[in-house]
Amino acid sequence: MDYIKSKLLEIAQPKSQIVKKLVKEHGEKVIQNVTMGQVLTGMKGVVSLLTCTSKLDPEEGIRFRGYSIPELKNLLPKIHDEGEPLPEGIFYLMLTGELPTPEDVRYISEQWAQRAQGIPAHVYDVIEALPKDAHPMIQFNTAILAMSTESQFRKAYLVGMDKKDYWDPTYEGVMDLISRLPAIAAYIYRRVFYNGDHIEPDPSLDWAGNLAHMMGHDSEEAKRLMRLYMLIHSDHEGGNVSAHATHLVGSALSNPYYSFSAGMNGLAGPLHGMANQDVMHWLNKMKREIGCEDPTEEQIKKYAEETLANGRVIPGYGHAVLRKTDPRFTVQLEFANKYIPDAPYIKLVNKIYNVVPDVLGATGKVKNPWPNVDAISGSLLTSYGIKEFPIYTVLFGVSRALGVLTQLIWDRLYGLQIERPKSQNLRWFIDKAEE
Ligand code: CMX
Repeated sequence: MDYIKSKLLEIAQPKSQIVKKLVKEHGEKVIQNVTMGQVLTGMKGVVSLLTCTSKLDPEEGIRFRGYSIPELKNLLPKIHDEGEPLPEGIFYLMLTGELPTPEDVRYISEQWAQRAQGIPAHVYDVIEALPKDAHPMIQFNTAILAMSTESQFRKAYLVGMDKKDYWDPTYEGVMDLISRLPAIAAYIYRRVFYNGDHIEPDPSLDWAGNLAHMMGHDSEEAKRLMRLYMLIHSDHEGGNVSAHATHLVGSALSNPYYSFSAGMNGLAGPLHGMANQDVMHWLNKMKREIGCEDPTEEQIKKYAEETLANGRVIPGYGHAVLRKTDPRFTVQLEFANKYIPDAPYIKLVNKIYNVVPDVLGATGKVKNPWPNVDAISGSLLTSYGIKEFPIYTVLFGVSRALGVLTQLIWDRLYGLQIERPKSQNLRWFIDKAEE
């Protein structure tokens, strides 16, 4: 067993005992009242999941194992002092709860580079069987499912593995899957947008740097952006659609590939990860309709109001939990203001930020009028030459794997049971209302 697995087991064993004890000794304890409104509006705020990788505060935003994004920018190992932390580090932190040393990060980088070589040939055949104009998320998710032929979990299950050991093949599957996602994402990108002119991985590079390299964006600047991007999109507690879907499907002991694929289906929704692509459509349509590249704040306000009047959402704004500007937006804006302050798309993002919160606030119903992570990520990628919007949600997915799959390992370490909430019909709710 490698040292990370041994360490994980040592950390997890007492915790899984605590979970069992809580269920046994406090299983009847009422922890929360749930309102009809909560149930009928997406269970917001209903505590119903156990997740330790990250925690989302409505005012402050995300903390990964207790650390905010600005703290992690200083604490996680980097390649260069001036650079961004390596996503390998946040994976280690989410997995073990401890800050990694540079050696830990190097170990994971090497593991992933090695495991990435094992993508079976049929995965590329399956991608090639899809039309080139199939959305990259369709191609990405199809490839993820196709890779599940490699699942160690199913094999171990059939052999008759003891359930307390399920975490082990889950860990192996997760490590393989994460290691292979950059090559898959880059393959789809080059297939769709660069005539299938593929680029070999560079095993000396880190996971995110290699993704930028295989996409054909080989500058140090593009790699730095990719590291930041992969860091900040990695996790957002357990209840967001991609995390919850991964967890739910995993609770049936579906293997990591099936489980992650479920999460990616959720990420492909326009209210979740697809919003990063939709933001670009929204602002480019705005420029076209206004007829200029640099609309005034007054023009943006009018266009935003028209969007709402047409019964549409303004992508990149609002959040189900956050009630302030998303720190993942702020960190990207700081990055942009530092390195590319004059980029036209960044100027536009700033102008929209000056205008849209008031427009949304004026509706009186939007609980959070502030920008989320997606309000700027596409503008940043575009400004660095990654201009093909349909790949953006795939990039989000590559990063999100780090969090949701770490959660999946912990689900098995805790020995969590199959998820099965109760549903009721409309009559039941009407009767409750009249009680
Ligand atoms: N534009 C227009 N209307 C919005 C809005 C926005 N950006 N954000 C919320 N609203 C509306 C909701 O659609 C809802 O309207 P109805 O009452 O008519 O159904 C009302 O305001 C109240 O919604 P809420 O409680 O404030 O927000 P929700 O928790 O229901 O939804 C979210 C959260 C993110 C889906 C929503 O803010 C939204 O649709 N934003 C735009 C899409 C987006 O950027 N998604 C990405 C989120 C981050 C991510 O997962 O990547």
